[in-house]
Amino acid sequence: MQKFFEVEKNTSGKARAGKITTDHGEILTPIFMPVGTVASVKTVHQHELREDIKAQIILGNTYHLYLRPGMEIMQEAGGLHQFMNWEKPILTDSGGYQVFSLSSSRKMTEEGVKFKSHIDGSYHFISPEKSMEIQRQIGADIFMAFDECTPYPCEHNQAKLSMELTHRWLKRCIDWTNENQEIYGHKQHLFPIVQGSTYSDLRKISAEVISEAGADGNAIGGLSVGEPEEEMYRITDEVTDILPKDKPRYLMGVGTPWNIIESIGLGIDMMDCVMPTRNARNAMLFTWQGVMNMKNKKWEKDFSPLDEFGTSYVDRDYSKAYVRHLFVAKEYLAKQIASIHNLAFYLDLVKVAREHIIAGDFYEWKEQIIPQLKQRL
Ligand code: PRF
Repeated sequence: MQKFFEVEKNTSGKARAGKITTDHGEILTPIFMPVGTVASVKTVHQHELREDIKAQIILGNTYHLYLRPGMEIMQEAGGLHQFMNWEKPILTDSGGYQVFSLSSSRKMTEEGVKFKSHIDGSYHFISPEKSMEIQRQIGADIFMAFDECTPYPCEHNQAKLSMELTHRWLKRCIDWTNENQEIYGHKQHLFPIVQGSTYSDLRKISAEVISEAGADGNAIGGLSVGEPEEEMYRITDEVTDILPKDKPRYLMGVGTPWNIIESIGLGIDMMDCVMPTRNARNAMLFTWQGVMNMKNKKWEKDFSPLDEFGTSYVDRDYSKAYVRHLFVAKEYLAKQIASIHNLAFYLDLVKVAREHIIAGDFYEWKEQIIPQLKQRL
């Protein structure tokens, strides 16, 4: 049988080029995963994701899909792949993180989280078992353990209690998963999540506990929540030193183009973030030359292609002046063009990173490319 993950190349340092094999196809790593929270990558068609952006895997969210459309419709549709007509791999987040960032009121106990829906104010309860059940009903190829993400900053004692709760919840997630079958006939892989805030001692314990679970892949949570970038890199570095080398490592909710490149350099294989889509809707474009604000008057009469080094058709079809006009006029098309551009750029970024890992000059390339990526155009 095909192995779930294979490291193809690890020529220098911690950066690796690999391959994940799921029942919905292969994923070449390092990979960026566009976020499709409510069964839609905002403003982008599945056709565009596949053909123009070249996404290999997308994300869905337990919290949102459970509230709407709900699991009755999800199951009747035959799962999320069928429902949204996306036949490539899908990963779902477990819900806890979204409850904390979206719900207006929530109460956490050992048992789970009671929360008020941000949609209609109704009350719901998600436990580790319930999260596993929902993710089975969604049918994601990769699904996440139910964890608690600490805010930043967080007292050491609070971070410790929270991490211990995440570890107890992980055991319940694994038990439920072992006792309950998949329902759509394809394999679903559970990834546990390392927590422990910015504390090295806690992160070490958590990385060891998570490694011992022996899952097909492992994730790092609790970062990119407001801590300085150096802290995020330091913790990522410490945790990837402990997590098994032969399993994919997923850094949750990261980040800017330079965060992505630095994280790959620290041994991360998978990343997701709303930044390319959310910032696109606010007129911020990421390119190999730097960051552009498309509302800037500077582009008013610039009829050159949107991005001469961009890989997607929008980069050639439309000029900077035209896209600026669309943003100023508040046209929907502005958001669509910008979202396709940014996602295609993020996918190109990880593809080029992969090529440099394979060529053996990733770290030299990284030093040269990061200052460019950070420039303000
Ligand atoms: N846990 C889960 N999802 C997440 C995070 C986490 O810690 C983060 C942290 N940046 C993003 N998404 N379950």
